[in-house]
Amino acid sequence: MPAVVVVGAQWGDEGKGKATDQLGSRVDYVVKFNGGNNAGHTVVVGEEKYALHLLPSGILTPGCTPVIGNGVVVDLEVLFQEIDGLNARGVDTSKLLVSASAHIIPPYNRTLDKVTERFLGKRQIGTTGRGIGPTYADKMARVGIRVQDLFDASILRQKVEGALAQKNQLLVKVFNRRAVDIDETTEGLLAFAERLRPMVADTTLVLNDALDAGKTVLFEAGQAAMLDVDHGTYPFVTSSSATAGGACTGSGVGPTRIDRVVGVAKAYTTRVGEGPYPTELLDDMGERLRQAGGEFGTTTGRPRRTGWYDAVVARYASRVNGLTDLVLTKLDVLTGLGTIPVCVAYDVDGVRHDEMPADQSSYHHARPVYEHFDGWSEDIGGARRFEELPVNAQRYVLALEEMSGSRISAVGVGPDREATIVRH
Ligand code: 2SA
Ligand code: GDP
Ligand code: MG
Repeated sequence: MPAVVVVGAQWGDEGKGKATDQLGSRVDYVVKFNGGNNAGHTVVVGEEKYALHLLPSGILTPGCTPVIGNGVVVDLEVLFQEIDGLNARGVDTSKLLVSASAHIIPPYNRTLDKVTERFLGKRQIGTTGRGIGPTYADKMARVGIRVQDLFDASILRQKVEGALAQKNQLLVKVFNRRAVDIDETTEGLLAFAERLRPMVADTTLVLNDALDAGKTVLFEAGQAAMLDVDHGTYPFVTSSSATAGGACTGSGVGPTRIDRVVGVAKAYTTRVGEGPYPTELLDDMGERLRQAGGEFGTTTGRPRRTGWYDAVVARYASRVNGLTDLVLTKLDVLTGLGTIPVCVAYDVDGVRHDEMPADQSSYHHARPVYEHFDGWSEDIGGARRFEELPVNAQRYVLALEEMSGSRISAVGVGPDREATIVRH
């Protein structure tokens, strides 16, 4: 498996971090290709629990080279905080590489993210407030600041000045805030330059050379298909390409080199932030899933919205990512339920839709059409072979496989690294 992409097949937090970490021992490079410290991956290794935001999960695997690709937006303060935190716990981060072309999240974009959300009021997106949206907006508007700019003080100052020309107008005139100081901002960014320098590399060259040499490279997505800026529930999305195509643009590795695309989906669904969510449970059952699954944001601590498995979303994610496999996680969270509903289609204003409606207005009206499955009560945390699962749990997994458009190659039965049934 020389080049494998791991993506979220729902609204994020499916357990991509654990899935990546698990493959880690067989992987030479782990590449984060989109997003920034809005992501939150929780990985449990023995007694230790790690919450990663900006760093790829491969950082926990000795021998693996973690790479922050050009498609990522980097908050330098967070980068070094996270590195220091891991070093203090004995994790070696010395192999980390950062693309010279990755964009930097300047402090003013964190401010803009938060004030914009407040300004939107009822129309807010529910962002993580980390400056992600404004930084990708700058990238596309060609006023972004890249890692390579840190190594030329006069270029950096020009770029900060260029970016602030419009933003200061906005901050002062629309948001009633103080203007951001150009020199102070430039100095603040330059302060990170020397510590960053040894990590900076032409990562497209490094990764393509690695593939030429027969190494295994794993591309790890932040967020998920339904939060992808093109394919998600726009505008209630993140600002990056979280689907498999993003692995190519966000790393400089061409699509002909990708061998496998693994989607990760929970045995139910969750969503953080605003936006349509047809199978959402607003009742006690939703709370039960939230508590049983520990569904609170890894980055912001926000309670995640919860709901039943949505096979329409899974089929859509299979399609837009070209999934070769699905990893089903958190099956253990459903233990003890009498029956388990699964959304097999939507009813949109009286019309059945077996596939995702092509327009967002319809999606906001979509009501789930459920099929019901019998539950199981046995503890499944210790199962390591598919046959060890109760027969109703097996049936549930096989039914999801049938509906979701991809084979289910592994099933998660607990947060621990080992708590996984590998089928293929
Ligand atoms: P942003 O900050 O601009 O990317 O927010 C835009 C939308 O994307 C959602 N989003 C996420 N959804 C789920 N998990 C994410 N990561 C954290 C986690 C979230 C947390 O792993 O738990 O801790 O709150 C993530 N990152 C972005 C976000 O909720 C908005 O809907
Ligand atoms: P990511 O953003 O996709 O990496 O996912 P998060 O780390 O934000 O959220 C997934 C959560 O589920 C983490 O707390 C994991 O430790 C946990 N987890 C992953 N797989 C399983 C599983 O199979 N069962 C249970 N109970 N928890 C799991
Ligand atoms: Mg997460």
